[in-house]
Amino acid sequence: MTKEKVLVIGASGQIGVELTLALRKIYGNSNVVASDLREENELLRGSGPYVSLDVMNKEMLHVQVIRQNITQIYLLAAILSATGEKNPNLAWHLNMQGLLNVLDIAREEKLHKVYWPSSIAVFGPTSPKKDCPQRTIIEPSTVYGISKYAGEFWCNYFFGRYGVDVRSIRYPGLISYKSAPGGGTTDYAVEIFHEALEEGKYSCFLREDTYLPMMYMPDAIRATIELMEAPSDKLTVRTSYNVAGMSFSPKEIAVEIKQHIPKFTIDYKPDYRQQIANSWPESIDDSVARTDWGWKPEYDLSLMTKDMLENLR
Ligand code: NAD
Ligand code: AKB
Repeated sequence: MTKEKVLVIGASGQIGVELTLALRKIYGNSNVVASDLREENELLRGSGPYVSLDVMNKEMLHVQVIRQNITQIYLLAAILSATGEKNPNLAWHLNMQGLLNVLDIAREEKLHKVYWPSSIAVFGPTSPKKDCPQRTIIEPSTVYGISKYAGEFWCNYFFGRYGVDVRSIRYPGLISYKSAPGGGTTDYAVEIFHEALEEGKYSCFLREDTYLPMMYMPDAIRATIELMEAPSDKLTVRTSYNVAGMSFSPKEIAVEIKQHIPKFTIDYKPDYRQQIANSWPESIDDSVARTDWGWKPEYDLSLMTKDMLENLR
């Protein structure tokens, strides 16, 4: 069996830190190279190799892939929905060109596998609101969603035309305590825990009744690894798989937090992110992922809330 050598791009971000640590457990610390534009996250320090890398610099990326004998790339560098609406050109440029650079190098160097996440942000106002299916009307209204949907078809194209084994998941909003979220619309569901513990109150930028698909980070990491380990011939989706964890509103998560912190209060001051949230589905149908590679979430709202508070404390 060929030894795998993994490069994680965007390793200092919300997902990158935890995914890098999980991959190091599987492949061995020295076989997972973390990389990012910003400095190495403190949780990664001392756990394995780190290189400073800009995914937009294709030549430097190519040099690293050859020099380090990389066989798999996990590409996590991106601009998320809220930041993307503030700088649409930058979001489009990074989210598209970064992916194309990785796919081109994967084809040229015959990498074994590539992972690139999409998002529930591909869905738009015309998609079904409840139990949004794998295949449905998809008309995204944010630049982030447009870039993710286009990216899904680039992945499908590189798989079909060049045989690049690129795999993808449409993550819901991810909730975690290890590293901070990076400019998304679902970030409130992380901020609320920090503010509840530090201030006893939270001012939410979404309305109380805004339901969105969410997932706890341990489920997201496990989904990623299970998809990447699934036999190629089981995968019927080469754009990106729907996966679901839970769905809740700001009011519901506040009620759940109150069970642990009775004095906790919340108020609502919706801003520009409300419009983004309104364009997304409330919940996701992930039956295709369940059938193809056995996906099943473990965490619901109450289990996640308990675990988040225990760990943040
Ligand atoms: P993040 O913003 O926390 O992390 C992204 C990382 O990429 C950052 O550390 C950043 O410094 C790095 N980066 C930015 N530009 C770079 C460049 N040019 N070269 C190298 N590194 C660069 O994002 P995240 O939440 O960890 O998301 C990772 C991926 O998962 C993204 O593709 C995102 O769209 C997707 N996703 C995330 C969520 C979520 O809720 N976190 C949900 C759906 C999809
Ligand atoms: C965001 O809110 O932009 C992300 C996502 C759902 O892709 N968390």
